[in-house]
Amino acid sequence: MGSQSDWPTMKLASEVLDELEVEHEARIVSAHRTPDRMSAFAKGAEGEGFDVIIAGAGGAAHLPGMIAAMTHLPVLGVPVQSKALSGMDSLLSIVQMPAGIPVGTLAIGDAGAKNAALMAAAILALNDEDLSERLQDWRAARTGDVGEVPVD
Ligand code: RP5
Repeated sequence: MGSQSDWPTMKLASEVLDELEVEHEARIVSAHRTPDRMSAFAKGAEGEGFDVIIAGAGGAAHLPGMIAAMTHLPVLGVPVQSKALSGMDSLLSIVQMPAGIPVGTLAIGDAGAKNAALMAAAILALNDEDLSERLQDWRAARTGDVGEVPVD
């Protein structure tokens, strides 16, 4: 993520990954404030053993796109909800990538963070039957949580 201030949102992705028992790390890597750290991370991610990157940022959210420019690992972008423009700035900064440099862009805010984790897990599950089962169980449990009638 681009900042400590993104953590309340990105923590939700981390929690879903914990629930699915997907090994992961959370790091602060800013495209603007720590560009050298971002570059080193993006270029070294595959060598460090990462398979998928979830990049969350808000405002002028260049982090996902810049990381995608420097790795061929799948990059999922989470537009963090900004105070000034409610995350529309984040969304548009992340989603409008030029052809050839893809970022899989999720929804603004909490839903995007959770879904990024589920999408990352689904990618990893293509080559991991146990994870595929855990993911299907997780999804089935959420379906089971939906009541048929509203309660007061
Ligand atoms: C972006 O700027 C970060 O991803 C964050 O969402 C936003 C604001 O960062 P802070 O000023 O709170 O550190 O780079």
